[in-house]
Amino acid sequence: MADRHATLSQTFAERAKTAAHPLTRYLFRLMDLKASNLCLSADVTTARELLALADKVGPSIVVLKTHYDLISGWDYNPQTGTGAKLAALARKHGFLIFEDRKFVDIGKTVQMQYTAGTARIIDWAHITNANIDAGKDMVRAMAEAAAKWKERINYEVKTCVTVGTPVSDQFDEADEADEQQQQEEEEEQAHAGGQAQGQGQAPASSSSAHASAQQRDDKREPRRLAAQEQQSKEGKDVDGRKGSIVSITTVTQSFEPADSPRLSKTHEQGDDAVFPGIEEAPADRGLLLLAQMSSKGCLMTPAYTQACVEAAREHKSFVMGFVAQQSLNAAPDDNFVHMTPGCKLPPPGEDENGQLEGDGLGQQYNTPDKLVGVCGTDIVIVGRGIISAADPPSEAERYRRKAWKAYLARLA
Ligand code: BMP
Repeated sequence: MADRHATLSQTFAERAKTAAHPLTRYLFRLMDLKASNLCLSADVTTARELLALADKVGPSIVVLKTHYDLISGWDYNPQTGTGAKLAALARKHGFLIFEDRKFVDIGKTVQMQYTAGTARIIDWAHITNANIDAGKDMVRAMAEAAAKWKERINYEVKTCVTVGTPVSDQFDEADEADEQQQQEEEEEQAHAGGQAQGQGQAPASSSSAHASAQQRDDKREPRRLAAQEQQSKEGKDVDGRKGSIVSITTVTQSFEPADSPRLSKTHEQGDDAVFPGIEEAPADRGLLLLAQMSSKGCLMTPAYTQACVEAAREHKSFVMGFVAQQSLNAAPDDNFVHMTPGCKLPPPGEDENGQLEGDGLGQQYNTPDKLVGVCGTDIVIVGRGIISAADPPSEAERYRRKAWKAYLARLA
């Protein structure tokens, strides 16, 4: 850091009063309320793990960062899918969702990628980010798309989704019943196949095998119907395939005429759990510019980083700040938020000033102390440091405490 910018000595509560973007103002207030400047990078591989992790670690964080495209089983349903469930958890625990999509393309393409397609990122992610190698117009294109989206949602369907994580024995019972049924069917098939083979027939193609399969199917019909009823209670589809039970969801919707200036709420009781002490996040969407990266040999030059700063100043109502390795606030009225990945703590009890190992694939790490205290970032982004720990919620708390302490020390 060359000069010490005023924002480095201001509290997040103070910065909340002057930040240009409504979501940044909200985020600073949330940070102050939760005493947290921690973002969890939820780089797990299934939707079930993602939702369970968000629910458990939610109390310690102010931002949950996703890479939706590395999640298997992502449910794209805009009302009841994974994005909607994450949004409900974000309301309940008080955090913002940041999809680390790193958009980079011509303006028209990024508009479509951001607002449409399978993932409809804009619907569930408060924040996303962009690499502006393609030029600054891309930022304008995304800002315009976000403004149109906001206009539209004021008059669209209001959907409320509640999420509850099922107790573990619900999984066990369902799994056991499923396994038992599968085993019975396999035994039956093996038996039938064995008989057919014993008679010198090709089990799958002969007509008598077909007939006996038909008889078996007829015999199974009543059992299938009973099973279907049971399965629908257990959340399985009509073919008996069981999806992963990630949560129990209740959805209510209210429709309002498109020309109505008002949007009524029909939340069911307990349906709209909002983190106490602060209102729901504003409906605005925000962008972070990927100005610097944590990886070894990163090709982003100082000129590129400076272009990011200029683009941010030109689009203050959409750009919240940066993903960077240091504070980039330089002009007197800059008050951008900075989020920094490549953050790790040594195991408890080990020297925090020692050299931190990278991941062997180019990732480089620094401690919260260095990133917040010395480099001037606001929020540290931690992935494997928390996810790979034996107890992620308590490790997240350890990171939260360290990063917050570094912020308080920076103010002094
Ligand atoms: P981890 O803490 O496990 O190294 O994860 C870091 C996360 O931050 C990853 O999701 C990665 O994609 C992201 N990231 C990064 O590591 N460095 C950057 O410069 C920008 C990133 O988005």
